[in-house]
Amino acid sequence: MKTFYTADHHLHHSGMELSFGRIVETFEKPERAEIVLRRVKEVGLGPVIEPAAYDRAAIERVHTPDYLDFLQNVFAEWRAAGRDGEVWPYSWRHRSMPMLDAPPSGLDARLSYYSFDMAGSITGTTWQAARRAADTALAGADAVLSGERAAFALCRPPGHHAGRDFFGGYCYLNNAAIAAQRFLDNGHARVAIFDIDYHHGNGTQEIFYDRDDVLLASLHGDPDFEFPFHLGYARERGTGRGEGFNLNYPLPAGTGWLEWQAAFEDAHARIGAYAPTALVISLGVDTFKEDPISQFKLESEHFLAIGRRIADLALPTLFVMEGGYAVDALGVNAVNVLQGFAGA
Ligand code: Q9C
Ligand code: ZN
Repeated sequence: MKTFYTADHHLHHSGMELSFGRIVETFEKPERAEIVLRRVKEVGLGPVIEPAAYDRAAIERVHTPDYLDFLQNVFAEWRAAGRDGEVWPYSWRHRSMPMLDAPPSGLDARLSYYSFDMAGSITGTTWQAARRAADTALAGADAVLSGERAAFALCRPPGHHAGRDFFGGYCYLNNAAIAAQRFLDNGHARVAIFDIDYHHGNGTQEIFYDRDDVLLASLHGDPDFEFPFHLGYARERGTGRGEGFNLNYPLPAGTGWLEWQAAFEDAHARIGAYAPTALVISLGVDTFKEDPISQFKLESEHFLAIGRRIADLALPTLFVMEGGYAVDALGVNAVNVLQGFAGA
């Protein structure tokens, strides 16, 4: 299996985050991608390829031009305002406040408008890194479009919390959604996204919620207790022609392999029944028992089994890296999914 990877991911590094009342080193750090890359090489998964640079048009199929302009320019605005450090939003709209339908003009107000949390900051080079992560997903999709059975887009920063016009949850551009749209724009009529990251892919859900050309199935910590909260309940099934094409599997804290597998098998069957012609896996391995920010209990061997079962769908498949923060096991866990798939 080909891996798409660029060292340009180093251009994004939010130094810190607020975790349960403490300022700590961010969990979403550059070392993550290096560890996965090292494991890809160690097991001889296949060639590692630097993605080409794609036009912004491929990203505008998913994200709004005003949001992309904002992401690209906000750091310069921050500096022009005489501020040092990184760009951080800090306040958001509460349900008691009116919903704006156009961006406000002030810098902090706009930062609030285009985000939903402060998991990660925008540095002077975040835009470039996020663009290169999207390039990585696009190059992976193109490899599959040219006939590869599967490809691995080792994206960083991750993407599934980013919506059409917002960032959050360490995510800026929705790499998996951009790849899914790439398949649709190149001859595929139905694409499934299987999001197995520990967190609900709220961005991906928002992007495809009213559409029937993408089936999204997501397994995740119940939003009643887990980030990103508020979205990811089973009752969210899509709207309009998208009704029935959004499948959420919220699971309780402490979920182990058997319970997770039961939900996975249900989603697997529904994806099969949809009869897509291409599959995108939002590959988070933060379901691992040792993950420092998560509360599921999967073990390393289970990721091999997941890969094998994904292969049973017998679809052209793009794996897109999302979360996973237990750095000691991150390489093994992510690559186990790929090896399970490739060996099946
Ligand atoms: N105290 C992904 O896995 N909140 N994003 C962490 C830790 C943010 C996860 C709080 C979690 C974002 C792609
Ligand atoms: Zn996650």
